[in-house]
Order: sequence, then C-alpha cells, then structure tokens
Amino acid sequence: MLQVRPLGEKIGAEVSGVDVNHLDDSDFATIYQAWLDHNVLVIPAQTLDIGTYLNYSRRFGVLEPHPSKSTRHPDYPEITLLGANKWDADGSLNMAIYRRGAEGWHTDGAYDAVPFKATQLYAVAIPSHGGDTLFASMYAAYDALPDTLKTRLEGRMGAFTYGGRRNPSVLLDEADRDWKPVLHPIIRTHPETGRKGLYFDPGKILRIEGLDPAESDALIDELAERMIQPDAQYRHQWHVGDIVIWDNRCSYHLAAGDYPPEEERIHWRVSIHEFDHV
Ligand SMILES: O=C(O)CCC(=O)C(=O)O
Ligand SMILES: [Fe+2]
Repeated sequence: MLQVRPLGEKIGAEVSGVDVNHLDDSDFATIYQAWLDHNVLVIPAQTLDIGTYLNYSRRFGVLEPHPSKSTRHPDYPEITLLGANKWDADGSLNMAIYRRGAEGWHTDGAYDAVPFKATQLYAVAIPSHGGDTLFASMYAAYDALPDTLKTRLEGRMGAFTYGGRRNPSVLLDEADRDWKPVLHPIIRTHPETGRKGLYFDPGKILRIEGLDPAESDALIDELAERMIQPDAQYRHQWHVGDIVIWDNRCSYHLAAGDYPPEEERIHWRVSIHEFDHV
C-alpha cells in the first residue's frame, strides 16, 4: 500500500509501498500531489535500469539534456552522470565534478528562460559516509521576509546566467560559455500551487533589474542571508536505489560535497521541464 510520510516540518516527504515500474495513474497522481505539497520527494529501494528510469521520469514532464555536454551519459543524453569521470588524466581530483552542486545553495535551471520544474536523481553508487544533499523551502524563505523587503521586491526582476557573477562554469564546453542572461521575478508564484516563493540563486544571479550596481549587490547579499530557514530544511542521506525529485520552482538545494573521494558516488540525473515546454 502506497504511503506518504512527511520528513521535515515544512519540506520533504517519503513514499513507501511502491515500485515505480508498476504505478497506475491513481498512484502516480498521489505521488505527484505529495511532491507538490512537500517540494522534495524520496522514494527508496527502487530497482531501475536507464530505460525504466527515463520512462518514470517522463511522467513528470519533458526531459531535456543538461547544458553540460561533457557530463552527459554517452548513450542517453537526457541522463547526466553525477560523480562519474572525477579523476583527471594526471590523477588529480576534478573538483568541478566532485563538488558539483556543493559551492552554494541554489536552484537548478535559473539560467533558462523557463527554468525546469524538477530535477530527479537516482542513486547508483553511494559512499560509506558523507555526500548528503540538503534542501530548503523557497516558500518559507518568502514567508520569513520582512514586509518592507517583500514590498521592495514585489515586481522586481532578477537577471540570471550560467555561472552568475563568477567566471563561466568549467563544466560547459568553451562554445557554450557565452550565456545570454534571462529575467525572472524574484518573488515567483508557483504555477501549480499558486504559492509565492523567494526565487533566488546567489551563484547564478547577475543583478536585480532597475537598481544601481551597488544597491543590487547589497540586496543580493541580503537575500543570500535570508534564503535558508532552519525550520524548513531537509537533509537527505542517500542509499543505493533512492529516487529523489525536487521542485526547482519552490526549493533550494546543496550537495554536501564531503564524501571520501576514493569512493564512488554516482547518480543518474534528469532535468524535467513543464509538459508544454518547447
Ligand atoms: O549531488 C548532489 O547531491 C546534488 C547535485 C546538484 O546540485 C544537482 O544535481 O543539481
Ligand atoms: Fe543542483
């Protein structure tokens, strides 16, 4: 019997009693609603091959290959391999691969005109310790903003790009590094739940439109301090066979980036867009 158990007070839930290879529409609808309600959904102990994983992922939306071409699966471009090929030819640890997602709290896809709705990971190999993923709620970040800041941000757009104010990411091919900034409202209404969240990513935002550069930088620093609410976090400790899906429209996440590098930590990762994405 399918059961949904909340993991944190304001974020995270675990689904048990299912095999995602054999899910009828009604059970999938329960899973989808639980995901909307809890932002991050964990389904442990699943046995999948790439084909069945892709089929299950497509029930959430349209899969698109990640812009980082070098980390795509060679035969399945929609799959990004996390943690694969982390040793460079000279034997040194490639930090961009080992610490992917660990440089700061972020939301995936803010560099796209329409950010992808979800990211889903399936755990293929997990180290003996370390390597957790942390999640936090954008709804809670918005709710906790002082009213003066809510008013100041209402209607303001942020300009986002891959790599943000730092140098372009080394995970991109040279030819893909000239990224055109896109605009998103900083206070974003979730298209399915109708709830407001603080849509923000300190590593991808370039500026807040309409402010002078110093004011924009100061506000970005202030928002970075306000993203994470202690009572609206969930920390996932991985096991092989876990599927975890998060909603990039209402949550932030961070890879702990601290596992023993000589051990394997491999995930199959997919980016999931809205069904009407073109
Ligand atoms: O490896 C992880 O724990 C998460 C990495 C990440 O940020 C991502 O896949 O978007
Ligand atoms: Fe990420």
